[in-house]
Amino acid sequence: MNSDTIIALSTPPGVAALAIIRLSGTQSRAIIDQLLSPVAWVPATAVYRTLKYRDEILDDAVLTFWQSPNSYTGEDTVEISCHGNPHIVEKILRACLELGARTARPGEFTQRAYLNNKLSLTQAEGLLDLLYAPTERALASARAMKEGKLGHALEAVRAELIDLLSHLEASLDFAEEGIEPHVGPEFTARVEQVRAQIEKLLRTAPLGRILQEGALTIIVGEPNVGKSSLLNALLREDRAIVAPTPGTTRDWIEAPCNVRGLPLRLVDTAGQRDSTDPVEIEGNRRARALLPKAQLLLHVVEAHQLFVSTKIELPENIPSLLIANKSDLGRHTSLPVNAISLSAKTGEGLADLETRIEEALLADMGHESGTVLTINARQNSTLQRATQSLDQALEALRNTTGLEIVSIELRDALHDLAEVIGETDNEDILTRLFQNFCIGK
Ligand SMILES: Nc1nc2c(ncn2[C@@H]2O[C@H](COP(=O)(O)OP(=O)(O)OP(=O)(O)O)[C@@H](O)[C@H]2O)c(=O)[nH]1
Ligand SMILES: [Mg+2]
Repeated sequence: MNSDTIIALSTPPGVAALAIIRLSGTQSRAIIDQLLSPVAWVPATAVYRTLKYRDEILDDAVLTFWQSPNSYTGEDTVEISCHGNPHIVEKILRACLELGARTARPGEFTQRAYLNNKLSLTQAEGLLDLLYAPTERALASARAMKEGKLGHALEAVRAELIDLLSHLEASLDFAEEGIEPHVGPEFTARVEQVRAQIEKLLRTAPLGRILQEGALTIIVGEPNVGKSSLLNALLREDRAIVAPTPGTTRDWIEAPCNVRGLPLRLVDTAGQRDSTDPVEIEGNRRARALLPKAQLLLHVVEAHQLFVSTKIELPENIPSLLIANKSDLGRHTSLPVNAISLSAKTGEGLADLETRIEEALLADMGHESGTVLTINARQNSTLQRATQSLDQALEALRNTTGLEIVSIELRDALHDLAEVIGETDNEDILTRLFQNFCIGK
C-alpha cells in the first residue's frame, strides 16, 4: 500500500531563508540520485550538492538521508534543505514528481509513521496539538501526550481488564462443568478501581478543551467603568478604543489572550444600560446573548463608586469575578470584600487578577494540581463509553444478574480502550485525525 514515494514542502510556503522538502518511500533515494552527482549515502549525514534536472541548475542544497526504519516515517527518507524561494521549491518538487514521486496528502508522513509503528495514535494526536499549542501550558500537555503518557496509563488499565476477564472466563468455564460460577467482592473492587482510573483521565477533558480552544472569558459591566481598558491591560496591547464618553464600545471584540499559560478568548462588550439609541440597544442585546456561552465572566464596577449589586443580571451557573476598577481613585466601603481591586490605568492589581482568573477556571474544571496530561474530545467520548460499560458490569455484579453480562460489558470496555490507544480498524478516526495536519507533516 505504501510502495509509492511521497513528497512535500515541510516548511511554510513563501520566501524564507531556507525551505525543507521531504521525500519518503522506497524510491526516495533513487529519485534524488538523478538530480545530483553520485553520492555515497551515509544515513543521518548531510551532504552539500548542486541539484540539476535536465541540464538546468535547480539550487545548491543540503541533503540528508534517513534509512528505514530509522526515520520519522519508518521508510527511506531524504530531506532537502534548499533556499526558501518558492520558484526553487516548485522546480525541485516538479522534478521529483516527474521522476516518480507523488504529492503527499496532509499528515501523510505522520500517517505512515503511525502505520509503521513509529508512533501510536495518541502520540500522533499529541504531535498535532504540539504544532498548534497556543500557550506554554498547552505545549506541556501536548508534549505529555506525544511522549505517550496517555498510552502508558491506558495500557496499565487494559492489562488489568484483561486479567479480570480471564478470571471471569475461567469461572464461567467451571459453570459448564456444573460448578456455580463465582467471583468475590475483591473482583468487584478491582473493576471499581479500573473505573476510577479512567474517571481520573476523564476529569482532565475540560482543561484539555480549554487548552485547545481557549476559555471564553467575557468582560461585562456598565458603560465607562473601564472594560475596554481592562481588555487592553490583560492583552498588554492597545486593542480596543478607550474614551471618557460612556457607550464607546458598541460591537463586542474578541482577542486571544494568555493568562498564566491558559489560553483565553477574551471578549470586551458594550456597556449595559437603558438606551434609546438603536445601535446601543443592539450592542447591549448582542453582549447579553453572548453571556450564557461564557466559561468565566469578569464583572467590572468602579472602585470609588457606591456598589449596587443588582444593576446587571449575570447567568448564575457561570463563575464570575467582581472587579473594582479605577482603584487609583479610591475604594468605596460599600464594595464586597471579594471584589478584586484593580487599576487598568496604572496596572496595580493586574497580577492578582490573573491569579484569580487562573484559579477560577481551574477550580471550575475540577482540575487537580500537578496534572499536565489532558485528554481531547475523541479520547473523552470513547473513554466515557468505556465507563458506561464498566457501570453496567458493576450493576450486573451487584445484582448477580449473570456473569455473562459482566463479561460482555468488560469486553466492550476493552474494545473502547483499544480504540483510544489506536488499535483500531476504524478508518474514519484515522482519516479525520491525519486530515488535520498540514501538508508536509
Ligand atoms: N482613573 C482611572 N481611569 C480609568 C481606569 N480605567 C479606565 N479609565 C478611564 O475610564 C474611561 C472609560 O474607559 P473605557 O475602558 O473606555 O470604559 P468602558 O467600560 O469600555 O466604556 P464603554 O465602552 O463606554 O462601556 C476612560 O476615560 C479611561 O481612561 C482606571 O483604572 N483608573
Ligand atoms: Mg468599552
